[in-house]
Amino acid sequence: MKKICAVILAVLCVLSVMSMSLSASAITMWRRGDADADDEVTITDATVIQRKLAFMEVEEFRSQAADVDKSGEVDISDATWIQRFLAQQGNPNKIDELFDPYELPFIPKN
Ligand SMILES: [Ca+2]
Ligand SMILES: [Ca+2]
Repeated sequence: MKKICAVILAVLCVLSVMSMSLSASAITMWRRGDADADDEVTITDATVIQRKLAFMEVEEFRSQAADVDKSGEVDISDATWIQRFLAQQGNPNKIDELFDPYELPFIPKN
């Protein structure tokens, strides 16, 4: 009986770990433009980018989400793109869409 309980306990532990890793992968999706990591794109995200560029303190900053034009760096144009998105002036950078921050960039074959 003790062996059966030990096996059941081991299986439950494995399932628990698998469940936690699935949950962890589900929460790795970020919202493009959500620089302050509150899961929505608002004018605060543009402000957070501006504060970061001015070397001011910010509570949380996701540089990959803030780099909305995917230029490889966060600059004032990223804040401007967010402002344009919020003013419904176009969204060529797919702001507000979910993306995987750990996804490797696409490298075309020659
Ligand atoms: Ca936000
Ligand atoms: Ca950028």
